[in-house]
Amino acid sequence: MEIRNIAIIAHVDHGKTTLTDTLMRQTGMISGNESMDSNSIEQERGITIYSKNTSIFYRHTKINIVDTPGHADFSSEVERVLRSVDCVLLLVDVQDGPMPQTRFVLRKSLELGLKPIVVINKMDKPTARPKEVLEMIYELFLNLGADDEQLDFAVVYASSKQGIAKLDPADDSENLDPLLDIILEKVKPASNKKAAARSLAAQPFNLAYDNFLGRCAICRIYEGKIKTGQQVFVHNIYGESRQHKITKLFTFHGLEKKEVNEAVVGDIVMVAGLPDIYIGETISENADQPLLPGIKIDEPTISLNFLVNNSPLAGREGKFVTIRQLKERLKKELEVNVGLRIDFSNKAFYKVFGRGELHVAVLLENLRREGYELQISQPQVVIKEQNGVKLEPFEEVIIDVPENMVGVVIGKLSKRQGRIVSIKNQHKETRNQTDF
Ligand SMILES: Nc1nc2c(ncn2[C@@H]2O[C@H](COP(=O)(O)OP(=O)(O)OP(=O)(O)O)[C@@H](O)[C@H]2O)c(=O)[nH]1
Ligand SMILES: [Mg+2]
Repeated sequence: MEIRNIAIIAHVDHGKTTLTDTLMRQTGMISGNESMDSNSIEQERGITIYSKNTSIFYRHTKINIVDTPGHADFSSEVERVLRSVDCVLLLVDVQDGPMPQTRFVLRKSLELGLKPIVVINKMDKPTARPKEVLEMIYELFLNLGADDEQLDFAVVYASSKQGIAKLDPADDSENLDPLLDIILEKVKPASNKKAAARSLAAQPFNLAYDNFLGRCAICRIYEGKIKTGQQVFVHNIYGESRQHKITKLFTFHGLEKKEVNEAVVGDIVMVAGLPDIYIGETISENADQPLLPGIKIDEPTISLNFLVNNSPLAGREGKFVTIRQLKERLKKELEVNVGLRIDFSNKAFYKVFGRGELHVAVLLENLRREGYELQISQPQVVIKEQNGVKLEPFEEVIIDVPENMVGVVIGKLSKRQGRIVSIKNQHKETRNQTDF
């Protein structure tokens, strides 16, 4: 069976998960209201936090899909996924147009040489402005230095909520088949005879933890095949290698994972039996396998200290309260939380580095729910020095407000060292879009 590997990328809330869910529903992989946003914090907050895999079957082809988070704090989840797919669906809200995170994920995709398929989404909105939004997308591609081939992107108009896709807004369509057909046409098959004949080469782009299986790696198979019980070499980015045995192997099937004995080139699998596996390493059958290109992960932007709760109210809320228990838990978190770094060198507190406030807030909320009690310090921005110059992380903000509020917004942001990049009048001059 042929395989296609794609990721869905966009700014937060532009409809990635809704599209993935509807694709699964229309291809019969799920029947009820199940969703890719399966984690309880994801459901409560209505956002995707972890990138997740699924696969659907359409016209005798398996399509592996990675649904990615749109929030900037989880962008390290997106970056490593992009290396393992052959195409991205770039979703853009037909009212909002491209937003800061659209720019970020598109830039990363173009840099990797991917040729996106643009999906102008939420066409059911009464405020839809597909022509303008398409122009803005084209401009963004040009701004980001897309090459001629990338500029010649396919465009699909969709409503992921209604489950409809069209190649032209005037077309008749009742389902997402036009989008699926474009995927089969434009995305190159994930395997070929040459790669299938070679010996195994696979690379993990995501990690998972299972209480019974331990640390698992989600990998793309680039060459050959992988089998349960197989002895493999794992090579790190420095070329050092160690030997392990594959104990279990799973492929993705809708929201489920299906245990298999063998998986072939092009597929995306979850592998158990490699206890110290890390993102970007190369898994192979041969000791002298050339390394697959590494996967870069963005650096943390904020840091804060985690310490034992020594306030007068200590010990009332949690059952795990000691620094030793906290250390054990944080070490476990480091196994799967790739954007996170922790400095354990101080005995009184641990310095935790994250990709943003929400990234750390989600970790803290998970700890609280598991019964951990701790104190934290004020977050601080991480400043790094490069060639003698101090560099500080910054965020892009787009604020859409009625015209009479613009002055107040500019005032508040200027106080916080915001710099205006552009101000645009939108919606017949009644609203103002201010980019900082
Ligand atoms: N009107 C309309 N609303 C939509 C459509 N698709 C998604 N939505 C709504 O947009 C909101 C966000 O949808 P999600 O699918 O969670 O967006 P997402 O891109 O996965 O968001 P993150 O993963 O947090 O970045 C939800 O309230 C959806 O119901 C659409 O086609 N039309
Ligand atoms: Mg989502």
